[in-house]
Amino acid sequence: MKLYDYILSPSCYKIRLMASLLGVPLTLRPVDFHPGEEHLTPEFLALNPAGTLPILADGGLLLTETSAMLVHLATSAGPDWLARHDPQAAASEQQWLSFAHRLTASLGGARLCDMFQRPGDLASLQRQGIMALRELEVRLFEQRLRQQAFLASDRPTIADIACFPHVVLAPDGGISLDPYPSIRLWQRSIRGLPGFIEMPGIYRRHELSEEPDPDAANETAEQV
Ligand SMILES: N[C@@H](CCC(=O)N[C@@H](CS)C(=O)NCC(=O)O)C(=O)O
Repeated sequence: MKLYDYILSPSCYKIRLMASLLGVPLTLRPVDFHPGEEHLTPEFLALNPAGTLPILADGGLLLTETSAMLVHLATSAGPDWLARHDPQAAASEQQWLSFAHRLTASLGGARLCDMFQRPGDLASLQRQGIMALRELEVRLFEQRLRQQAFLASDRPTIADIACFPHVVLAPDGGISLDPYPSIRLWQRSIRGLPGFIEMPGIYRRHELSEEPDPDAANETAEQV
């Protein structure tokens, strides 16, 4: 499979991460997203008229939406990453795949404004990002009460990978993750998964880092 990729893009990293967790080799085609805007050249707009990265090509299949790429990777190489075991988990997975696009628009948009000096209403994007993070925090807190560490299930699914990168990189858009203890525990679980890979700003769980106190997390979550 060939991935048109930009190293600092959380959306591209989603696909690199999923492929690594599944052990699927990718051929990377680096794209000069910034400052070159190569993704907006006629050659690229012919591949993806929306002018976004990543793009995944697999034989005759060309995908431009990350949710579809995650489904394709998991269906081909790791069906355990799809929440197919019960209808509620399957519906929840779809819900969080759609939610991930809100994270791209809000947290990703704030990051593009703040880090890449893109024009945009930073304060409004930050507000939308914070609303999304609060929703995620409540869900993950409820999941922990059900003894489930992940969004749709007691095991990680493509829904977690869809949401993870933009959440972890929220501080690049000027949004702190300090008020969200359940989110911090969740992202820590993902950073410790076998096959986890890093990108600039997102690091593997370090063995020496302190275990978060789940009781302290519960108390704070009640105030969110
Ligand atoms: N359709 C994509 C959108 C991904 C996206 O927004 N990618 C950003 C980079 S992280 C992008 O290419 N933005 C275009 C631009 O800012 O010019 C998805 O499925 O998530």
